[in-house]
Amino acid sequence: MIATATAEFRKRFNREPLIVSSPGRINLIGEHTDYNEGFVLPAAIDKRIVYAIALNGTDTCNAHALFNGETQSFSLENIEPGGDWINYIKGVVYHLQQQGYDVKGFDCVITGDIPIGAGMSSSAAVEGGLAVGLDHLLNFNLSRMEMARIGQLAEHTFPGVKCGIMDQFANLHGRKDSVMLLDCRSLDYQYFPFRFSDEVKVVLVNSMVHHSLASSEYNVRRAQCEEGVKILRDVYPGINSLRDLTSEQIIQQKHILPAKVYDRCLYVTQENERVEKACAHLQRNELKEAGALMFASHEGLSKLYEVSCPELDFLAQLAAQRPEVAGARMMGGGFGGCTINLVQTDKVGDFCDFVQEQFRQRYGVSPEIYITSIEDGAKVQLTAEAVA
Ligand code: GAF
Repeated sequence: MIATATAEFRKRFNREPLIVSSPGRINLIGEHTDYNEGFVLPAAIDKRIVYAIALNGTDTCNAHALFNGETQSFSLENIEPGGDWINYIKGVVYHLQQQGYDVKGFDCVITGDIPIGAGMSSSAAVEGGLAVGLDHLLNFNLSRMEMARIGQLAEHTFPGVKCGIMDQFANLHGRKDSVMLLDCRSLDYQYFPFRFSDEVKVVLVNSMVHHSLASSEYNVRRAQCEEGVKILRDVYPGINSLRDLTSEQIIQQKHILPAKVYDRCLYVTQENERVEKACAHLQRNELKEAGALMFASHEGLSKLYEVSCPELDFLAQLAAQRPEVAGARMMGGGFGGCTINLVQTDKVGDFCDFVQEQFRQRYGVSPEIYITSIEDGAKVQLTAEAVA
């Protein structure tokens, strides 16, 4: 990908680019907890977006995407939301400007192998990669967390998804062979070596359902959680978010919550509790126990939070039948995308054959399967001098 992006950049713009590599992410457990100030356990992976980028001495930003062959441009003056993939780029530039950073015009070529709409957060990779590239080219000296915040703001105001911080955080803080426990309230985080890399592979199975409902329904879920907090404040005046409550407290207040709001609040509080337990199990090398919590997480996402779909439920059920799978669940925002499966390394082939066959029989399509590894976060891969 680096060679292709470099060659295309030279052909189009006739000079040497900086190369930035920006990964997708997985999340072991802690779904839809980030915007409730809870806990998540993500990691960056070996699927990524690659930028070839250089300043161009003008007030215009030109971007060429190799995945669809489109070129789009916009002026640095008066950036407005609009467009599909370019919207994420515009959003990052806009929010850098809003925070006082003097962004200059640039040319870039983007390529990558993160499947779009598969729940691996290609959008955070586009945002984070650009932030890293511009930070390097223009010496902004942004911290990684500042870059993550800019990506999140871009997401809120350009495509309009009121996401939490998990995806941008994971993209920018990833560390090879480690998962990260992030407290989405304090933004404190801690790396846990993923000690099971020899024992199990992280296998993502794509339901081949493009999560088109994701942004509208995502915002509805967020609003339902906020509604729950508002109602629950009558009983627990000091609370700021669902993070401040236990699942037991939600159960006790069932009678004051609308049915759907109750389900959402119950799921989020239970999921926060699961993350905490899963970390304890992982630290004690208890993979099976941590895996059981992943299956429980899927159940909650499907029944209480209602962000799954029949294809994802089917994939989770298939995984649950297999002794070589320690844990599995849908991953990311939902309504399509992938399941994440922790599969015994020497049985990965059997698992893939089984899932592909069963899924094809049921839905008439072969699911794509990605056997991933945990890698570093977004970084400058090669400077223009090194490229030359
Ligand atoms: C999407 C969002 F972008 C994240 O912030 C997170 O809420 C996730 O869905 C669900 O856990 O990826």
